[in-house]
Amino acid sequence: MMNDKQSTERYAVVTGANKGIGFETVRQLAAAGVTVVLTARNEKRGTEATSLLHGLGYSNVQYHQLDVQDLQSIEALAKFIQTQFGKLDILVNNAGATGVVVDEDGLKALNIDPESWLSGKATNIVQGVMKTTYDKAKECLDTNYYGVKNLTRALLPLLQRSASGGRIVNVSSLRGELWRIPNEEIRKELADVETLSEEKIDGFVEKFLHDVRNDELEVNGWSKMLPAYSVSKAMLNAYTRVLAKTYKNMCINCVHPGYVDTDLNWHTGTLTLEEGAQGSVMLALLPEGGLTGCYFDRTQVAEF
Ligand SMILES: NC(=O)c1ccc[n+]([C@@H]2O[C@H](COP(=O)([O-])OP(=O)(O)OC[C@H]3O[C@@H](n4cnc5c(N)ncnc54)[C@H](OP(=O)(O)O)[C@@H]3O)[C@@H](O)[C@H]2O)c1
Ligand SMILES: *[C@@H]1O[C@H](CO)[C@@H](O)[C@H](O)[C@H]1NC(C)=O
Ligand SMILES: *[C@H]1O[C@H](CO)[C@@H](O)[C@H](O)[C@H]1NC(C)=O
Repeated sequence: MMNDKQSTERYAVVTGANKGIGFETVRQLAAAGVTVVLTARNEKRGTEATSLLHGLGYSNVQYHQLDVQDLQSIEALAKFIQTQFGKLDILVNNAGATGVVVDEDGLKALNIDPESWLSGKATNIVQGVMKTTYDKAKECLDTNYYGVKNLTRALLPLLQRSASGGRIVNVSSLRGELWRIPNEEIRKELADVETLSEEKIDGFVEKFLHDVRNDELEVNGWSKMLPAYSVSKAMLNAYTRVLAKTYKNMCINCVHPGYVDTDLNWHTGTLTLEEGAQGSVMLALLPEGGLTGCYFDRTQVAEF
């Protein structure tokens, strides 16, 4: 049974929210009056982050464990939301992994400036301190692509009960923009939203992992800069479009948060967390009839 509180109250889930952009996204959504489930894969890190927000006066934040690579953990979260709230209004797929083993001291010593990171000038320079192993690539795709898919699938029935039509925000990256993929055929297929399907996208992911295993990334035209991460985000964007085609009453979008100072990029980013969360929060709070199936660079619509 829905009571009055349940029908007017808005509920959100943010993944990978114990730190970084996810943590700040929770804070901004809570400040907007949304009841937010702060999720983290690690219980200690998650409860500490939640306590921090409680201390700042955000009593409408609750912790729940979630590892997006773990189907049982996903099921437990879905059950929790089902029994506690009976619906979900907002899902922010924020958790992310880089797909590389990094020599952090070596990277620091290179002292690469932000402009070189973004323009691609740094690509060759970083090869010596960043390695794409099969295990890291698999973990990256399992987190940034399959994890998002599996979690979204589990929460969709609850999102469909949202009175305003649920909102899904996939936190993507400019690394997933199509022009950055050297292989023209892959680029074309991913750009053709009419013929794009879940099976097709999964096929590209499996082909990529096969090429990692066989050390054939460059010859097959995959990105040289952060290959697994770039592929995971390109596939996430493509899947976002497929989903938005299917669930027309919802607002399903993806966003590049900007180049933000977090652990994920070894603190090479320049924007603050507050700036980095703005895109996710704006898309989470889109009014009814808002844009769907789009890619945003921070708060502006951009090209896939
Ligand atoms: N920072 C940037 O400039 C930038 C640019 C473009 C896109 N992004 C995207 O923004 C999102 C947030 O990244 P961030 O920069 O805020 O990085 P961050 O501070 O490193 O946060 C990443 C979060 O993801 C969590 N996570 C990793 N694997 C997980 C899993 N299997 N299940 C659940 N949570 C998991 C991490 O948990 P642990 O603490 O347990 O490791 C952490 O909470 C990512 O999707 C990233 O790709 C960031
Ligand atoms: C996603 O779900 C499928 C089953 O639907 C499972 O085979 C796969 O291992 C899951 N992936 C991850 C990363 O949990
Ligand atoms: C992000 O977008 C859709 C919905 O936006 C969601 O199903 C999908 O699972 C999310 N992730 C991926 C992999 O696209």
